[in-house]
Amino acid sequence: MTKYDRIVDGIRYPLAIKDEILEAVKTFEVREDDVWLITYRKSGTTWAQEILIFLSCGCDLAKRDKIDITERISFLDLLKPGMTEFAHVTAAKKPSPRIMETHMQSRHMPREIITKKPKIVYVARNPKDIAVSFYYFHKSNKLIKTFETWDEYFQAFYDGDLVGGSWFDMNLYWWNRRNDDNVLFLKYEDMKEDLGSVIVKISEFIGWPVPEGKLEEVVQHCSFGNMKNNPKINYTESKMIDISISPFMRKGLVGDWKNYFTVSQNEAFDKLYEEKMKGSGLTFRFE
Ligand code: PPS
Repeated sequence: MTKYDRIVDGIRYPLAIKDEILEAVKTFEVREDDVWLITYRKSGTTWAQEILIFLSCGCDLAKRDKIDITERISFLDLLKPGMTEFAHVTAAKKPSPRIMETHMQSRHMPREIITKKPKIVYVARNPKDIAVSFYYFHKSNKLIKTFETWDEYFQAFYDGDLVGGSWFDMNLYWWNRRNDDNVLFLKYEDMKEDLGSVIVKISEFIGWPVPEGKLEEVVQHCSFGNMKNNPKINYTESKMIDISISPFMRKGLVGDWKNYFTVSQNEAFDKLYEEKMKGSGLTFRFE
C-alpha cells in the first residue's frame, strides 16, 4: 500500500476506488444494448470515445458540441475530486443506449459483460508507447503516484505493478475473445494508419451509420490536431490533470518509446514480450 494506491486481488488500484466500489461493480447490471469501450489505460480510449460520441449523434457537429463527455460516457473507474456519487450508481440511472467505459481487468469487471453480450469495442496499443504515455500520465495526474525517475517507473511497468495491472493480462484476455460476435478488437496503430477504415468498422459493428459523404469530416473531427485543440476533449479544464506538467493529448505517435527506453530496457522488455505473447498470434506495430 502507498499513499495513493493498494493491491486488490493482485491488481493495483487508486485508494479512491474503494473495495465496496469494486464489489458493487462486479454485480453492475449490464444492458444488451450497451456499447462498452474497454481499454488498458493510454491505448486510445479518448480517441475511440470521441468516435463513438460523434457516431452516436449522427456525426452532427452542433449536436456533438452540446454533449458533455462525462455525462454521455459512463466511465466505471471514474475518479473526480469532490465526486458525490460513484459512476456505477449514476450509470444505472442513464437511458439506453448507454456508452460504458472501463479499464478494469476481467476479474473485476461486471460479470454481466460476458453473459449479456453488449457490443464491446476493445482498443489495444503497443505496450512500449503505452509505457511512455502512462509515465507522463503518472506525472500529471494528481490522483496517482508520480515516479521520481523513468527507470523506477519502467520497472513498475515491466512488473505489471501499476494502477490497472498487467498490460499482457488484459490484452491477451480480450484478444482471446476477439472472435466473439459482440467484440470488435481494434489497434491504435491501425487507427493511426487509416482512421477512416477503422471508423467505418466501428460504425458498421454498432449500427450507428456515417451519413453519406461525411466520412472525411468524421476523420477530420477525430484527428489528433483537432482533438488536441478542443478544450471539451483535451482535459485542459480538468482538475485532476495538471496540463502544465504534461498535456493529456501529448504526442499521439507510434514509436515515441524510442526516446525513452534504454538499450537494456528494450532488450529486457522484448524478452518478456516474447515469453508472454508466445503462441497468441497478437502482434503490434512499434514504429
Ligand atoms: S486514458 O487516460 O487511459 O484515457 O488515455 P487514452 O485516451 O487511452 O490514451 C491517451 C493517448 O492517446 C493519444 N490520443 C491520440 N493519438 C492519436 N490521435 C488522436 N486523435 C488521439 N487522441 C488521443 C494521446 O495523445 C495519448 O497518447 P500519447 O502517446 O501520450 O500522446
